Amino acid sequence: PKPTRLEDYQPPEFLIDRAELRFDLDAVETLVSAALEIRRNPAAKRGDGSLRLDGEQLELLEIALDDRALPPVEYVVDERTLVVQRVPDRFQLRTRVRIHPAANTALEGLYISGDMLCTQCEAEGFRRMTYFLDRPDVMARFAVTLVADATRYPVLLSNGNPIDQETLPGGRHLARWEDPFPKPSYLFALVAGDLARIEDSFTTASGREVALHLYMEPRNRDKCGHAMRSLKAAMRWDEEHYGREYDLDLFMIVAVSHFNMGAMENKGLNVFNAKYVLASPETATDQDFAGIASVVAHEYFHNWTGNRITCRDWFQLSLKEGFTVFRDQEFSADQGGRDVQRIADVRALRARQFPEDAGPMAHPVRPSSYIEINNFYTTTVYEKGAELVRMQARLLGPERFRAATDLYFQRHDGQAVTTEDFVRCMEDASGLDLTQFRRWYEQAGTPVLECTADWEAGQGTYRLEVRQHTDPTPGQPEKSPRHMPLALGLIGTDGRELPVQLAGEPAPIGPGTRVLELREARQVFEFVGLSERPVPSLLRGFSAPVKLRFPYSDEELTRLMAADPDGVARWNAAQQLAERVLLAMVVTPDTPPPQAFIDAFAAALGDQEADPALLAEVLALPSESYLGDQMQAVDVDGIHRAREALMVQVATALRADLLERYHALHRFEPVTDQAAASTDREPDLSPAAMGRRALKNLCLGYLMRAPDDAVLALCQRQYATAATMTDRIAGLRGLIRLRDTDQAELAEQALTDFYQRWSQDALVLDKWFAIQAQASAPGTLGRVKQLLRHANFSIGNPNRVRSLIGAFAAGNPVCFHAADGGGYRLLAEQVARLDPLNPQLASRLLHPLTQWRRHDASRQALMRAELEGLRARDGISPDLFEVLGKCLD
Ligand code: BAL
Ligand code: ZN
Repeated sequence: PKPTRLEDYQPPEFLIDRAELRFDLDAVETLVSAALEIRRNPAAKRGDGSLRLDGEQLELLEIALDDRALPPVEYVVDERTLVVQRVPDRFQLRTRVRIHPAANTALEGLYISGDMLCTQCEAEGFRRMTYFLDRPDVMARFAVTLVADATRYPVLLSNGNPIDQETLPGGRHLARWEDPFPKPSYLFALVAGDLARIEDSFTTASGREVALHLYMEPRNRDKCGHAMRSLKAAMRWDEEHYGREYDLDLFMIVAVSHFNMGAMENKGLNVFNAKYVLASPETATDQDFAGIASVVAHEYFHNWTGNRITCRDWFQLSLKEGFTVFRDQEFSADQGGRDVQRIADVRALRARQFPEDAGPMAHPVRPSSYIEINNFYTTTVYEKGAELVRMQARLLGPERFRAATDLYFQRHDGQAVTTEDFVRCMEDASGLDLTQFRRWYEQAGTPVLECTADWEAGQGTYRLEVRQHTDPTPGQPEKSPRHMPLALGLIGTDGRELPVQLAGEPAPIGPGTRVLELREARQVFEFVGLSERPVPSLLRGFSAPVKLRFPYSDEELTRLMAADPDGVARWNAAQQLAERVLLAMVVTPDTPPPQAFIDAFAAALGDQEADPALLAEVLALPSESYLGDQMQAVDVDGIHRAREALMVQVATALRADLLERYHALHRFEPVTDQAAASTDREPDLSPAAMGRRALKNLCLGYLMRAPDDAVLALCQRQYATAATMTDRIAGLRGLIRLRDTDQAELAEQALTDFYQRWSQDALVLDKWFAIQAQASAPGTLGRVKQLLRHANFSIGNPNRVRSLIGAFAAGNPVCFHAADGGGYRLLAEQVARLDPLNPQLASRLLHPLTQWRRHDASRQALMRAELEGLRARDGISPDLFEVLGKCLD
C-alpha cells in the first residue's frame, strides 16, 4: 500500500452539489442507487478530463451519464475506483450497485448490528456503499430514500429532516429524508430497525423548538435518561459558552451494540456505541455515567466543530477532534469538578499519549503522511490536539479566546478548512503572534522542561531556570523550542501562597497563579520581594503537555501535597512522591516506605475539608504502566511487586484510618434489602456522591491488599448489597484478588453470582470479562484463553473483544508480559484472527506489542518475534501493515 501525503494535497477536480440516494435495504443484499449532480471545480487544476470516484467492494449494476447508459468502453472499474472518461463540465451521474451488509465484518459502510442495519462512514466508509468523491472537502446536499421490510425495519432514519413516508406493496415501506446542510460523505448515516424511542425537546436560546429522539433496542428503553439529560445540558452549554445553537428541528441519537468507535457525529443522526448511551445505577459505574455525558456532549459539539466547519483533508483531523475534545473536557469540568476532571484528563494523557509520543507510532498532531487513516484516530490527534487548543485558550485569555472562536465560526461556516485556518483566527482576533506556537502541530514528541532554582536570601530573590528540549521522534531528528504557557505559584513554609512578582515589574502582584510564556531553549525568571525561600508550584492546571522535572526534596513535595491550592499540582506532587518511593522499592525490593510518606498519606486521608473526589486522586498510586514509562527499561515484575507491596504497607499502617473513612463514606449509600431486591432510596448520582464513592472504594482497594476476616466480610457485604454498579464492581474487584489463593472460593462465588445476575446485559457482561482479564492472579492467562471459548465471547463484537483481549493486553502488564511470552502469543494470535474481519480493531489491539523496545532483551526478542510473525502472514490489512512497518523498521 502507498502512503498519502499532506504535501500532495490538491483541491478536488469535481464537486458534487447534490446527491440523491435510494437504499433498497436488506441484510443480505442491499441495492444503492445514486444520482449525483456533479460539476467541475473552477478552483482546481484541470486534469485529463476524466472523473475518478472512490468505491470499494461494490458490484456495479448500472451507470448512466445525463440519462445515457454508459457503455463499458467509457468507464473503468477496479478495486478502489470508478473512472468515467471524458465527462462534461456539469452533468448528472447515476449509478446502481449491490452491497452485502451481513457480510460486512469491518463495520465500515453499511452493516448489521443484531437485527438492525446501520452505517459508519468516517473516515472512508461511504465508498463501501456507493461510488462517490469520498473526501471531506466535497460537500453535497443529500436527499435519501430508504426502502425496507416494514416489519423487520419499522424505523428508517437518515440525516436532516423527515420529508415523507409511504407504505409499499409486498410488506415494504419507504421513508424520505432531506438534509438542508451541505456535508461531506463521512457525515452521512442511515439506520433501519425495530427500535424503541424516547423523546424530549429543547428550546434554543433564540426560541426554536428542537425535537430530541433517542433510539435503542426496546429492552433498553429505561436506560436512556442520563444520555438525554446530558444532551440537553450540552446543548445549553454550547449556547452559553460558544454562542452555538443547534440548527435543525430534529436531533437523533441511536444506540447500537456493534461499533468500532465510541460514537459518530453524523449530521442530525448521531450513531453511538451503546456503551455511551445506556446506563442505570445498577448497571453502569459512576465512570460510565461520566463517560456518557462526555461522549454525548462531544458528538453534539461536533455539529459546529466538525460538521458546520469540517476538515479540508484527513491530515487536519485534529481541527475537529482536538477542538471538540477540549470542548467536551470543559463541559465535563463544569458539570462535575474542574480539578478532578483535569486530573483525569492529565492521567489519561500521560498513560496513553506520552507513550505514543515516545514510541514508534509518534506523529505530529497534524500528521504529514498515512497509509491507513483509521490508524490516525489517535490520542495524539485527539487528546494532545485538545491540549494545543487549551494552550491557545490560555495564551489568549477567556475574552480573546471567545472572540477568536466567534471569528472562526463566522469566517469558516460551511467550509472545509485546516488547523492553520484555526490558528489564524486565534491570531487575528487577539493580535498575538502564534508563529512559533505552530510548531506544536508539526513536531511530534513530548517536550521536557528541566527546571532548577536558586535563592538569594539577602535579596529575597528566587531565580527559576527553565530549559526545554524534545527527544527525536521517527523522521524528526531535530526539534525547535516551542511556545507554551507555564502556570505557576509560590508556596511558603506555612503552606500559604506567596506573591509572584517578576524583577522589573512596577508593583507587587498579589499571591496566586501566574502564567509565564516559554519560547526559548533556556529562560530564567527572577521573582523578587520574597520573605522566605518558596516552594514553586509548577505547571499548575497542567498548563502545557510536557514532562516537567524539578529537584524537589521529599519535604517540599509533602508540603505541596498537603497545601497546594491548585488541585492538579497537589495531585501531581503526591504522584511524584509516590513515584519516588515506588521506584526505590523496585531497585531495593524490601525497602519500607519512609514514615514521612505514610504520614503525608494519612494526613490527606484525614483531610475533611478537601473534596473526596480530589483525595481519591491524590491517594491513588501511579499506575504500573506510568511507572514503567519512568524507567529506562521497564521492569514489569519489579514494578508490580513494588506497587503491591506499598499498598500492603499503607493498608497495614493505616488500617484504622482507612476503615474509619470507609465507614464514614459508606453511610451515605442507600441500604439494600437483598431478599426484596430493593433499596430504601434511589442512589445519589450527584458529583459529590460520586466523589464519596471514589474515595470509599479507594479505601476498600487498599484494605483488600491486607485483608483480615473483618475486611473480607466488609468487601463481601459491599459486593452483595450494593445499590450501584460502582460499589458492586469495587467489591468484585476486591474479591477477585483472592483468585489463586486459599480463599479463591470467595472470588469464584462472586464471579458466578455476577454472571448469573447480568448474563443478559451485554454491557455489564463486558465488565465481567474485563475484570477477569485484568486480574493479576497467576492463572489469568489460562483463564483468558478459556474465556475466548466462552459462549458469550464473540470476535464480531468490538466491545467484547476490547473487554477481553484489549483489557488483558493493555490493562494487565504483569500477566501480558509473562516472561515466557504467553501473553504476547495470545495477543498476536487474536490480532491475526481479527485482521481479516475487522482490520481497524485489529490494528488498535496490537498497540501494546508495538512498545517492544521499552522492555528487557528477552522480552524484546519474544515481542519482536510475534510482530515479525504477523508481518510474514499473507494478505495482512493496510492497517496492520502500516503499524508493523513503523514499529519494526
Ligand atoms: N469522529 C469520530 C468519532 C468522534 O471523534 O466523535
Ligand atoms: Zn470527535
